[in-house]
Amino acid sequence: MKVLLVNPPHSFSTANPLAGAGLSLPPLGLLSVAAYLRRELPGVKLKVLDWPGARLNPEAFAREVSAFGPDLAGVSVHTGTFSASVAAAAAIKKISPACFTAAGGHHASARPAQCLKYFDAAVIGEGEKTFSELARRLAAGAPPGGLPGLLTKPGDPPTRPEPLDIDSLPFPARDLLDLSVYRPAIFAYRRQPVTSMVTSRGCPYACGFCSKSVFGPTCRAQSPGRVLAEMKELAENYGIKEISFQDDTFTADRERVLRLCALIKENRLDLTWACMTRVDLVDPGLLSAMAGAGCFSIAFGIDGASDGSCGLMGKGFDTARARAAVSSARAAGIETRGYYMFGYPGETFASLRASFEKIKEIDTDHVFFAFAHPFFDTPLYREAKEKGLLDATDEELLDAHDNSVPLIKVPGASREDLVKFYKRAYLRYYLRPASLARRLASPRALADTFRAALYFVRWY
Ligand code: B12
Ligand code: SF4
Repeated sequence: MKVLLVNPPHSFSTANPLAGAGLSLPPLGLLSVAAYLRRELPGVKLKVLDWPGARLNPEAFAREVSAFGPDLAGVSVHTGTFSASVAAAAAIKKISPACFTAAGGHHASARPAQCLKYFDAAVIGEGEKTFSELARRLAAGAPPGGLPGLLTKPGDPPTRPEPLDIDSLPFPARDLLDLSVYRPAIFAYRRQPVTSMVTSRGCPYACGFCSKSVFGPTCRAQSPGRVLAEMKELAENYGIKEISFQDDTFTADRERVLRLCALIKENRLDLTWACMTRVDLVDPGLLSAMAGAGCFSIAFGIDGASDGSCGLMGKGFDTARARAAVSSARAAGIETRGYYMFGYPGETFASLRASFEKIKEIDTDHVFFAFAHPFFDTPLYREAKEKGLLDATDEELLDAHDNSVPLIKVPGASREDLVKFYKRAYLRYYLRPASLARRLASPRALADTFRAALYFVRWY
């Protein structure tokens, strides 16, 4: 049996110039599905096509599919790149009409019935076990329906698979892709070769905009020993020097991170690393242990640029907490990246402009701005819809993946006002004397800034 796994195209070309430019990471979810399948069904012939990483175009994709001739194809479906996933599935069916197609990932979990218009099945939640069982059944000529987590008919009630023991999962099948083509965003990495890891699934917090259909409302984390083993494998087998942890809240379990830091030091791993977390999940002791174990950068999902906005979004912390976390990280020698969201229901143009002052006070080394994105499975979507604030149809939301495009109306501002505000926000932030001084202080920061400025000028 031949199984093809596809990550469809997406483009950051018009999106955030400073955080997005050059960003491309391996599709670890798809590679985890591949690794599990390879372990469970060793006889299967497996191919992974990561459209962005391999820089495929429709013709090259068609050539790859026709040369491989898949019996089963799984395609990741994210909301903002829905049409690209549908087009990939249609191309596969055109070339191999007998191929069984399955959608997986965030949109497949949030809107499985919609995916069934274009795919033979939708996989809900974690895909490893369900997809392997599907492949097993198809290989045996058995009907695919009835598996937990698999929907084959729109009328059937969606079911979820049991949560997996993520410590016992095989490492993602990185050998199936060329890892050298991937990079985190400018400012988010220092050394190369660099790659990404994810060591936990789910998040217990309840920010109103967060799309959580795959992993649900609890956090399961891999043990420090399992994380260390994967880091070692990356260093030894792939020559990796740096890791970008993509966990939603890497420091959700303080003791786990402290133990991991101790293990990294004990094992003398020559690896630097960056991670993402919340401002209320760090403290000076933890930050100092992280810095001592190679952590050089943390991205904080601050999101609300004012206390009012933090409240509207359900962040559960205020800007004073953000300021404290950033200054503790700086004291520990760790760079900070601040993620902020504009245009949440309840914000006005005046409050947005005022909140920009708070962003400057919080003073992260780098910033990443995005207009609030109403994913269908979120309280944000429901609230914006109920209040008549959506500035895009549901069809338009399916392909919205540009963070610089407002999707929610903001009282007191036209679309043009908002876009102008967004673009100027970057200039106003980075042209501050404090920010310029930090860039000038280090040749690396200066070089990164120069690269980012080139992207920015093209985009602006
Ligand atoms: C790293 C990351 C990226 C990287 C790498 C993307 C990638 N393909 O993995 C980059 C920066 C490139 C990226 C880009 C985008 N991302 Co992103 N990304 C993430 C992040 C932080 C981690 C992803 C990850 O590795 N998770 C761990 C793995 C194990 O989980 P997973 O990928 O979900 O895969 C599991 C299941 O979903 C499922 N599965 C996934 N694919 C498939 C396919 C098949 C066939 C099957 C059976 C199962 C299956 O099985 C996997 C294993 O259990 C998540 C947040 C999160 N916590 O997941 C956001 C997230 C997935 N991204 C998101 C978005 C919106 C995007 C973009 C559209 C952004 C943009 N503006 O362009 C693009 C789309 C890119 C694309 N088509 O891949 C949203 C998706 C929301 C939604 N409803 O669609 C998320 C959830 C963030 C959020 N909460 O808003 N992203
Ligand atoms: S935004 Fe971050 S902290 Fe909030 S619920 Fe989502 S993953 Fe958790």
